[in-house]
Amino acid sequence: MSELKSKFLEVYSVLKSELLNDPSFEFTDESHQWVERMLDYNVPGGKLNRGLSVIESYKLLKEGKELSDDEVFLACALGWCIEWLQAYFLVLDDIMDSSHTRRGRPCWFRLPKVGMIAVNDGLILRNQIFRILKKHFRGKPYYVDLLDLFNEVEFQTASGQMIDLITTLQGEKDLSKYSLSIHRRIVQYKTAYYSFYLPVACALLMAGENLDSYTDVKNVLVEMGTYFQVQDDFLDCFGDPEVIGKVGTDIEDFKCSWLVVKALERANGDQKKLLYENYGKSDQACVAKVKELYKTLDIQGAFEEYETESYEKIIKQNEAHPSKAVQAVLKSFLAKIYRRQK
Ligand code: DMA
Ligand code: MG
Ligand code: MG
Ligand code: MG
Repeated sequence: MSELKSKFLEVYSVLKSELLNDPSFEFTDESHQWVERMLDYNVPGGKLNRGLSVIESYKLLKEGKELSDDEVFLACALGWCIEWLQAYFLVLDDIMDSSHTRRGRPCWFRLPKVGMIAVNDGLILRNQIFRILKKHFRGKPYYVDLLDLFNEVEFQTASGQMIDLITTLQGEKDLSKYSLSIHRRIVQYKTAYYSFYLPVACALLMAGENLDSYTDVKNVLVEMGTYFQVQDDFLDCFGDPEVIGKVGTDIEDFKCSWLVVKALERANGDQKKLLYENYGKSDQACVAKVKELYKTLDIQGAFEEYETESYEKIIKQNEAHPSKAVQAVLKSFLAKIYRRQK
């Protein structure tokens, strides 16, 4: 494990123990155990890309200057706030998407003792972000900006989730309304802001920058986040569940996935009919027919084309940026996700 990652995980233990000793709540043994188990199950088990990016970005912005222990701790704490936000969204996302697995284990709400208590656990996770921020950042000049940032990004993500969900409304299943522009809107809001813009914005605030002067950086990050979610859509169908840690449900859920939008673009009349008849059904025979059609239409090839185009576009946008430090931040982000398998 890298030094950075082990430091990062150490900070998790500190934050967890602070939350479990929060003086605003009188924990009983039972509730203490519940929260600890809930956190360990949902917060630290992912790739931690988002969280680690805060500290990596901050380092790059400081251009090689040695960071104090305090700075490292604070950057890690902000990274964890993003991982907490992600945990909160995923716990609820898995309920809404009727998913079964996440990070190689049953989704939290699928555990027999948990069920719909997971909804409230999601709220607890959400609240804990602001408790962490309050404890460690209240005295900082950028505290208000930080609160505002987390609130804005949460709003964008929840709005993205809303449009993701209402396009699939039962009884109105209509593939003809699916298009690349609708897809783009959904993924920009549900994924790009919190996964890509938020970590860099946190690092910028810590470095004393004003976010209003970084709209171009935001645009590149949103582009990367869009590319990242197209990959997620691709892996939902073609990824190895052993590697991605989850079994896809996009076809069953009638999701406005990049794959179905591309398939609609490429399909002839008969193939469209097949899609209309089989997309959005939980019957595995229907799912298999859709996957078969994706193969016939070479959606995999379309995806590879998109991947190359998108990569080049992002590189170009990136090179246009005046600051070398900012370029380095964006580059390291892109390197992490380009052609990812998980
Ligand atoms: C996830 O979209 C978005 C958020 C905000 C959690 P998704 O349902 O495609 O994610 P996953 O494939 O991980 O369930
Ligand atoms: Mg999901
Ligand atoms: Mg979802
Ligand atoms: Mg997905």
